[in-house]
Amino acid sequence: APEVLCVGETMAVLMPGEPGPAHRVRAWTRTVGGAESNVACHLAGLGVRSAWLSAVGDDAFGRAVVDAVRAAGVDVRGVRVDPLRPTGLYVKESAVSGSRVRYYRRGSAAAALGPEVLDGVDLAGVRLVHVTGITAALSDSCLRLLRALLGPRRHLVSFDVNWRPALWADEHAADRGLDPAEVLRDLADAADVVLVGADEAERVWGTADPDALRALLPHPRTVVVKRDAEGATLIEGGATVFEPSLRVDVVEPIGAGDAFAAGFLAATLAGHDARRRLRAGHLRAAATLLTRHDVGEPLPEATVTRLLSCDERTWA
Ligand code: KDG
Repeated sequence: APEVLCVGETMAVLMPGEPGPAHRVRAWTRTVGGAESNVACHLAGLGVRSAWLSAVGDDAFGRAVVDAVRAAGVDVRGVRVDPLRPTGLYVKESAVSGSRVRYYRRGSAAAALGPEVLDGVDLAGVRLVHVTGITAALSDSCLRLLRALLGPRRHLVSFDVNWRPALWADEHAADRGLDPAEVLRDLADAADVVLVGADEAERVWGTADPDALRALLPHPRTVVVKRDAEGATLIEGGATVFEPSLRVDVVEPIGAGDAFAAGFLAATLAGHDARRRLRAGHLRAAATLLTRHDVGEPLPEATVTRLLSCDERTWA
């Protein structure tokens, strides 16, 4: 049985396969990516038994998505194939850092997911369910699914806020009259572990200050506030621990947050101390920052071991 269950949409990803402005590009490279399955893939790579629950279309992209996640060592047996709706797609229009991302996912198979997907799913051995705010933006039924996972439960839930303005503008604010900050705040409040970028924390709670967040988020026992190149702060119980990021030459940032989440969560499940948990997150993120892919190749084992135990000065 899996220890961690990740739930959310994964898409085919297209990135330019040749240089030049996107509208002139004819050769595109197809990979796959989705915040939650990215976490599941990293966790599997870290030796944590993980499963991914979602839906894909009965199409080539859907098969590519499931194959890629399975090949990373993730249990994909719970993934539904929707005969009517397509697999979502997202396009990185620029290959460089800060790439512009476009979604083609409205009406996708995963957007039609709802709480009923949990019927028959055995959560008995699951220690942790990982979800993100992306799912909340996809549809009302997806939001209900998130709320079901965050309802009365025996497992822990980690929630990565993952505010995606493009999705909220498209699906929510316009059509559904929901206030994204309010929705994300309520979901975070019901989670046990919250991962959030400092910029997202500003938007959701109006502050990224650790002490203020501790007071504003009384339920989650663990909150991690991330400041990209600077570092991450763990707020847990009465403790606040900051750990600087690793310095790397960023190739492309997409997926680094998921990599961080996986490293941090794996180390948390293993019972490590605060500094090591944050470092495990930074190490995994660094590997992803060095590639154009959503899930990068892990750093060499020897490097990881050395960096996990080095002192503060040699770390960053
Ligand atoms: O965190 C990376 C994700 O943003 C990427 O894989 C695509 O899931 C995705 C999304 O919805 O943005």
